[in-house]
Amino acid sequence: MYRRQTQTYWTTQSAHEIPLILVQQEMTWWEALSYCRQNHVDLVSVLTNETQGWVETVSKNASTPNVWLGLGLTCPLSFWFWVGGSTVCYQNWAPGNGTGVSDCSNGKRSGALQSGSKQWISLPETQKLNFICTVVSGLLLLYQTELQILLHLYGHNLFSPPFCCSTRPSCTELSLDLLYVHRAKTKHSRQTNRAAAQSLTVMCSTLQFILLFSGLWALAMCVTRQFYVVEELKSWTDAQTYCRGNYTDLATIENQEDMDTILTLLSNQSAVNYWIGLTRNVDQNNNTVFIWSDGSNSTYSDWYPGEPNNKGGQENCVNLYKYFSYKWNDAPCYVTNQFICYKKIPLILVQQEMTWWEALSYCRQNHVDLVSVLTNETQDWVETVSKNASTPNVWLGLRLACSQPIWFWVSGSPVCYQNWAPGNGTGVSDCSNGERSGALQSGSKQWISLPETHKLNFICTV
Ligand SMILES: [Ca+2]
Repeated sequence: MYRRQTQTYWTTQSAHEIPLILVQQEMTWWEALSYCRQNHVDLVSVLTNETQGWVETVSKNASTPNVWLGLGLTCPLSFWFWVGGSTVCYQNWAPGNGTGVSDCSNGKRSGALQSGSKQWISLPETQKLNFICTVVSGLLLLYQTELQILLHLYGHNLFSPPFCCSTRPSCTELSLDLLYVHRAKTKHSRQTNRAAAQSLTVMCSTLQFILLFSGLWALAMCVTRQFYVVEELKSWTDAQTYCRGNYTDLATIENQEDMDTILTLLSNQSAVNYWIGLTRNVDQNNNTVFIWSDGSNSTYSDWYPGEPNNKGGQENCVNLYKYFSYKWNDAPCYVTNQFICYKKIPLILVQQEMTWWEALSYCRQNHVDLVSVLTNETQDWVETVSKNASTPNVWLGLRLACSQPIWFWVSGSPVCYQNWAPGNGTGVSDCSNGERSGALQSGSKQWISLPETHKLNFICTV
């Protein structure tokens, strides 16, 4: 039966070696997955534009409006994945689909090819659709970077504990709920983990209390800024508007470290003057005061000798002047200068030494989460806040699922943007000596795989 279909499609396509088959039966997603694995190789994983083209070609003869693909959604984490074990990096979602916030309350969802747009859509897994299987094991070779993962996965590991809920015969959930479920082999140990997490919560609350009253909390919570030079000429007010629109505000400089960071930035620049966020004002006693655009009450200053001189009585804004070694100078606000904005980095370095699990719990209790580095910008921020770390490496929210060697972010995102140090993150790290998580390496600022029991500083999102 399927052989006939195979021949049909392989002979009607110009690219006659398409290693996919459209099965013109109507099945639920789980039935389709089982069918493909029993009769062919697997439900198709679309990892490249080329495979997407093949899928569009073979789906032309579908008898249902949409066609199942091997796209699964794990509801606890809102995490889409390919049944082949790959992360969803190449994407072709129809607008509004695949955001990971699909509602799982009305039943589990899977991914299908939409007939018209040929884009991917999220549908309840109980819909009965045609589906596309891969028919050649050699297809694995097309996905060389994914090969290790596929080899490990092959053999229906998705249906085995701990990724499967053993209480339900038709398990539909990849349980990647990290805090408790991943390590819980039994209900009993799950409860134990919960209790451990609760006691950790108490400990952290106490710690927070102590920090609050010792004044250390303020230190731990200090704002970390990322400075940006804007190479456009604007008056001070226009520069302020620009910074507030595109970043956080014009630069506030609260200490010598901020100043040194800016001097490093300016060493690669050629302009003569740069606005910062400081302006002249008068207090209630008619005394001249300088105030920061963002309301900071910092008292740090780095004026050039003889400044501020308010030359001509109209120097109400402050810039960094190249020929004053970028020390501060008051100048007329209407003059157009390049300027320095800052962005408040939504991350915090916690200078305590904790295991990866302790760090995860700490971040979730006291801030938002252990940081997920999804973009180059976040990587820059992570590098910035890690400068003051007291341990050589710093935990990130990067985790390896050992039963299925696949790295993922605790936010539920796949690891598409990557910054691994050589030899790390290949997904074949040895889990036999304990489970592993990802950290930022102090020197290279790249990511490395470490046993989760290492005690490191860590970075939370705030
Ligand atoms: Ca001046």
